[in-house]
Amino acid sequence: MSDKKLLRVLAGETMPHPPIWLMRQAGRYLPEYRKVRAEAGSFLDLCYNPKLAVEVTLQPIRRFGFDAAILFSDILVVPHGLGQDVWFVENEGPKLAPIRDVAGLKALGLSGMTARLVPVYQAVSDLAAALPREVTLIGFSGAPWTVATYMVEGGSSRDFAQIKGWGFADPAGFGSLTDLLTEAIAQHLCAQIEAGAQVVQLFDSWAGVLPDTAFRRWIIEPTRKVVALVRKRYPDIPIIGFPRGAGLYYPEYAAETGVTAVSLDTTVPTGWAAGSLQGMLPVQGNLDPMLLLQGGQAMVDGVAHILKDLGSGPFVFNLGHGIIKETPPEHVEHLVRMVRGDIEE
Ligand code: 1CP
Repeated sequence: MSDKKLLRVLAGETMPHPPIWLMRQAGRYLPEYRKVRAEAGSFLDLCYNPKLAVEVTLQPIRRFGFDAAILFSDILVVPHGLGQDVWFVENEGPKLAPIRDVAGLKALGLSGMTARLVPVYQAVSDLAAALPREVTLIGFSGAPWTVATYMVEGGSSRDFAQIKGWGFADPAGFGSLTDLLTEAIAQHLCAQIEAGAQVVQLFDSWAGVLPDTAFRRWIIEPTRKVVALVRKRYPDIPIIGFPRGAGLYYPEYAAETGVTAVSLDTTVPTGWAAGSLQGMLPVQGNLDPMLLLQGGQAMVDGVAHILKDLGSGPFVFNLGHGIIKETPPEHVEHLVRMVRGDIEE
């Protein structure tokens, strides 16, 4: 039997105290991260420096003893690897030279991608060698829709006007971007698994902005294809899907994409998830990151509520979205001790 709690839960086991890791557990809320980040130069320089990427991945493991380490990287290394210009502006976020029609796709090429991303896979293999044996190594990618939003909008977006405009007016043309990304993302995940990732997570952070039929076409279908392509090479690899904001589509996503487990966003009622999802597959989630920022009784009550609803089935404790950069590290420590049952509240 595996020493790794996360792998056991993803295989369907229920633990008296669930494994815990947090989305964006490496990052700006940690002073030791800010120090490395300042030395690295740009954010992408940090992503492509295996030594530093390994260091910041390990920082939260050393500090809090999480059950899993998630590779320090970003979902935008895939478009960058495909040949799109990607850069990060301090305090603004990612910027990309947008691609808005089929002609724009000519600038992209799949053939050189994994070669360009070798430093990422080097970090994965160094991490696999460095981690304590009870800690699971998670690799990841953005899902096709979410990666496409950044590629088409040219960065973060509020209304997704450009991508919806393209997708609704020219579904076949937009479909060729989705097909390219499906293949690229499957290759990126396989390269991480090959290098030593033991679980992979697909981040579909903007799954919640699409109407009915478009959700099936641009979220469920491409995710199902990515999962199938990865499983062709690695039939047993656990895959966690995070279709943030999927709401009423969570059961359909869970049943049809082939993912091993689903990560619940902050808004999913845990009592409902226990009845409608956890019988089908393990679930992960979903403390509001604002409750972790707040700490104190509000956090304690939020954690207790989640553990009561989801703790009697296969469950991985996590946040409902990434950790907020103002979060005091002491709150994270308190959270880990609570979930481990080291303190009674
Ligand atoms: O300078 C900095 O330190 C920038 C902050 C930062 C960090 C710490 C960015 C920029 N990316 C990351 C790391 C990162 N991103 C990880 C590392 C592993 C971890 O500890 O979890 C992961 C898994 C991601 C994934 C990611 N990047 C997502 C999906 C998850 C989510 O939060 O929704 C998305 C959407 C991105 C894009 C991105 N990267 C960074 C920013 C500011 C953004 C844009 C977010 C937005 O549009 O709101």
